[in-house]
Amino acid sequence: MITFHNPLHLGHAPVHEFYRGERVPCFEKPQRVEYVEDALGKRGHPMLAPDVDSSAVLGQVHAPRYLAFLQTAWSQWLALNPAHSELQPFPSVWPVRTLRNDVEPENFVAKLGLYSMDNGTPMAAGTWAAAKAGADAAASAALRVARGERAAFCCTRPPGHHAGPDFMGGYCFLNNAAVAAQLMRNEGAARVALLDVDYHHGNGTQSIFYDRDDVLFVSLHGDPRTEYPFFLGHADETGRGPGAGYNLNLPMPAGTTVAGWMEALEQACVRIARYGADALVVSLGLDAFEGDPISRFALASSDFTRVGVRLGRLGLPTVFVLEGGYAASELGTNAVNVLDGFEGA
Ligand code: OKP
Ligand code: ZN
Repeated sequence: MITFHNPLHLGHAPVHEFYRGERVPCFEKPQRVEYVEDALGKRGHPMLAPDVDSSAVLGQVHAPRYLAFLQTAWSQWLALNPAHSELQPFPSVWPVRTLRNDVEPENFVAKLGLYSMDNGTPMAAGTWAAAKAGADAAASAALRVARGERAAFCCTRPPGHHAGPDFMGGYCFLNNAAVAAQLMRNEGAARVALLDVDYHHGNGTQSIFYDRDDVLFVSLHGDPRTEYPFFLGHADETGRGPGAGYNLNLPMPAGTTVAGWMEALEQACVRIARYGADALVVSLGLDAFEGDPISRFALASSDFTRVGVRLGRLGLPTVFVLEGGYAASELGTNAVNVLDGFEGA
């Protein structure tokens, strides 16, 4: 399968995040994609550099003021104090219920709160460049598929599915899967299905397409009553306005094993087939893996091959976009098992 890598991901290497009041090493680390790149190479999948500028498509899925903020965030952080180059910015105040979000504050940390859903999305000097190159990689994979390739894989970090129209969160800045889906719409696909198999609900992707019937969003994930992102991803979220009926959430309790998970995948595939999609985007998080350090499903490495086989049987032009998965040393095997299962279907 054709794959695209992100040549700038190393510039996004924050050191720590917060966990239970302590600073801990970031789970979303550069080694993740290095393991995937290794596995792709060993199994003979060609790896290309991005060749599409995603700027125009980014403007279709994210708000202009959010993109403008993200692009200049690090220089705003340094403008406060040059010594900040060694420190990581975190938000400390958010415009929740009753507070206004229409007036962008001048204070940098306040802006960071306006454009964040959590304090779990650390930034570094090269974050914008890395996120933008990742969106370019997703756009590159999608363009190949729109032009007739059966499938392509975007091997990138940081992930994207928690990033909404105008906010970052959950290690995500730009919604790579949304870029892929929107680009295929622009290229003439009338209906695109977007299936998210990451352990965490893809709240950003859901929100971007919630009012639309031209992109069907389907997600398998840990029940938000107990799992991140907590505030979206329930089964009763089915879409709004023209998008009513075009959002399907399949939350499952923590501890769900492969049998239950594959049943949900079957439901998802039946819905996608009934939709009559012209193309499929898969938000490929591998954190449903039994060895994942921050997730609680129990898929084994060999189960990911079955996942790929089932997706391949949908018979759709498909773009895979890497999302989460934090058991870094097994991430390559798990990701490439999906791709090889797909190709062997
Ligand atoms: C991103 B993706 C654990 C903190 C958890 C949120 C998880 C983000 C998951 N110490 N932070 O969907 O894999
Ligand atoms: Zn995840």
